[in-house]
Amino acid sequence: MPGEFKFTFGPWNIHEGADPFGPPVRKSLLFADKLGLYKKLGFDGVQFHDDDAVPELNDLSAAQITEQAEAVRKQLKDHGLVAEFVAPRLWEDPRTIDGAYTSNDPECREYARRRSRQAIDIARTLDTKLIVLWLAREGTYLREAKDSKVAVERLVEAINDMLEYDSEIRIAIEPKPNEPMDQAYIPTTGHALALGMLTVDSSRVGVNIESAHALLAGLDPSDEMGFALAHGKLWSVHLNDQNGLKFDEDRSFGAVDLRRALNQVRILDVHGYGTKGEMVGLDVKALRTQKDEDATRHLSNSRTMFLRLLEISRDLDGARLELLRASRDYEELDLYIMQSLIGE
Ligand code: XLS
Ligand code: MG
Repeated sequence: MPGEFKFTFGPWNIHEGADPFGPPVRKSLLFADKLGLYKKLGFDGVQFHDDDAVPELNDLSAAQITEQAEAVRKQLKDHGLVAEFVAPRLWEDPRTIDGAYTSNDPECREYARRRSRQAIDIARTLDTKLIVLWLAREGTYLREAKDSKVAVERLVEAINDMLEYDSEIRIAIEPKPNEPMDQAYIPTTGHALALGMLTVDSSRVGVNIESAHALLAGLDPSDEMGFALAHGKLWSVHLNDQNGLKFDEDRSFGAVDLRRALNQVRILDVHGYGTKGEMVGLDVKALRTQKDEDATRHLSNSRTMFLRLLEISRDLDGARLELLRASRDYEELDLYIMQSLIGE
């Protein structure tokens, strides 16, 4: 039954190709033009940073922010798209240089909390109740720069602030172990869910799991997803791929390790991910070498691979799998999976 999953990506996934060592290599597309591509590429929804929806929002009044967000809501409607989530972008402003919620400077912390409330306002206007928190700079380059216990307490205070600001929003923390920081305070799914337990309403704190982030933590993405699913906390995913422990490569889904991708598709499918409205986000980036005219292929390719792997997973013979598990014949199981992947 391929097709029951709904796919999303963020405007940042159509990218000019700049990296830390070189400038853009492709033309920028206007947000409005990107919106026109979603359906053509097979996608149903848009993931937003707050300023993807309302650029330069630091300089705008609450009324101006709402007015601009309303215009975006209309654009979405015109394209038959929905907003999956809004994420406050807390890593570019000078006030977030040393972290946002965990900055040592109280004024910077206050900025981050105000900005998070603005992101919630935007989310409400775009008709989504899901907020994603990628805690980009909540960590240190050197351990002595912050107190890790106090940092966690500050993260809890900031999340409480959001939960209390709006009694309906849900927060999906997107853990990542490093980059841009040397060490992040919330590196894994387990950390994110444990952090949620400390908040005033843990029922409204879950996770967004990105494959590459799990891999950077030395973990298997499908196991991380299983852990979150067992807690009823997997509210979004950022599927992609990653060649080893280098930097966050955001490679197309399945591009490096098909079997690892199969296992992610399988754990999601077998446990009904999507049946409560969860969407499949593809947080992938075009290779820097890709030319303008073909710089969205990574998105459609990733979706194609998801759907193809879904077929392979659904074609696996459940009885045979059970037998191999029961007889502990994992060598045969290994071969069965590999043969399924190569179409034998
Ligand atoms: C980082 C992410 C980031 C979040 C949303 O890896 O892609 O953009 O997903 O804030
Ligand atoms: Mg991501």
